[in-house]
Amino acid sequence: MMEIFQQLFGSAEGMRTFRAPGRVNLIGEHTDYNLGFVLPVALDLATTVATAPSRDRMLRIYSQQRQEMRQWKVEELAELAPAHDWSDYPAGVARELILAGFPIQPANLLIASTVPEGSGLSSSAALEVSSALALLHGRTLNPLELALLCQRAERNFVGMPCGIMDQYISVFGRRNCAVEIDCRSQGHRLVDLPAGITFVAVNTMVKHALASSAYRERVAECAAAVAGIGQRFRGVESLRDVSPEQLAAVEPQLMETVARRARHVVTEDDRVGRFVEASAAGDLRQMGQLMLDSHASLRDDYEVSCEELDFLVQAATAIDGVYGSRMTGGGFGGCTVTLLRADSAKAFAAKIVDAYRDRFDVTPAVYACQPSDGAGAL
Ligand code: GAF
Repeated sequence: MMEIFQQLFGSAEGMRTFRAPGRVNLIGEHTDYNLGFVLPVALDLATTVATAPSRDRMLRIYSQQRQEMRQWKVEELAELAPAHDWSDYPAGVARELILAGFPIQPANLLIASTVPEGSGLSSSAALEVSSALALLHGRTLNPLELALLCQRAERNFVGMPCGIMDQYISVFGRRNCAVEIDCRSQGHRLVDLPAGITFVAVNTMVKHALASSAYRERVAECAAAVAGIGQRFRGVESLRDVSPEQLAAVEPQLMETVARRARHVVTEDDRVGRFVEASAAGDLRQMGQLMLDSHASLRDDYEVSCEELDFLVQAATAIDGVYGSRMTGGGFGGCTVTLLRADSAKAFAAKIVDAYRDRFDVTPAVYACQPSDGAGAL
């Protein structure tokens, strides 16, 4: 990176490099903005940002993937309008840093990433968190504040009403562990995974245009469910507060679609807890079944799956050594995550690639999901 940095900006003097990982979510999908539970792991796929002070008043950011440069006077950053491209992530972070009392110093940034974009492995959060660390310019922010600031950048500047999962795991990821996040208290606990198993992500290579509008729709439908259920039961402020019994009691009064959305969230929260228990007991069959149940719920009740994801889940279950599989991330394309015996991983990859190619004439990318550490300086 130093060589490229030097070529681009003339000098790499004082260069520092930061890394923030993507993630795969094992279970707990579309529960974070409902203040429930999620269980992601940070990946060794990551975004790296190299930075050094610049001699003028400019902030320059170069994306190696896009081969594009953006630049602004540092004084302009507070008033910036979104450009509706990749640069909104670092620019949104810069704006939030200024609002939090961290003026942006003139600097050059070089961004490189191994997190595939639009794959449901959280390339956006990896870009936000690594940019924030670079733009802090040696100043420090506590880890939770860092995650929350990056979430605000995505919500306020990029305009995506996301939950906290992706930024949180990018900051708090831990090698060899999954992280169970309580999205209300914003605390977490590390979850050891059973020996002899592994997780593999398979990329459909599709991202349907629907993804961001449908995400907004789901957020609104969950709010409608809370409003409806809250009329009957006191103290319901989010779907996190709703028990399966309460939901069953009010279901007839809710719009049918809204009731199904709520049912997904309420049952998915419960599955996260049961998955963590099954993991502690080494009950691989139960872990796999919960992943399959999660997928069915996302497909039928939450309606965020698609033909390609459903195919991959179905095909995975027929392969030797597989315990369970589900879509991961926002949905409408991106990846599945599959739980399987570690010694079956190689054969699994070959078989799932063949099956997907036969069906869609597209070669899916396969990623080993080795739980890795969260963001930091390199
Ligand atoms: C996207 C969002 F950014 C997350 O906050 C989360 O809601 C996820 O979709 C679905 O679980 O990655």
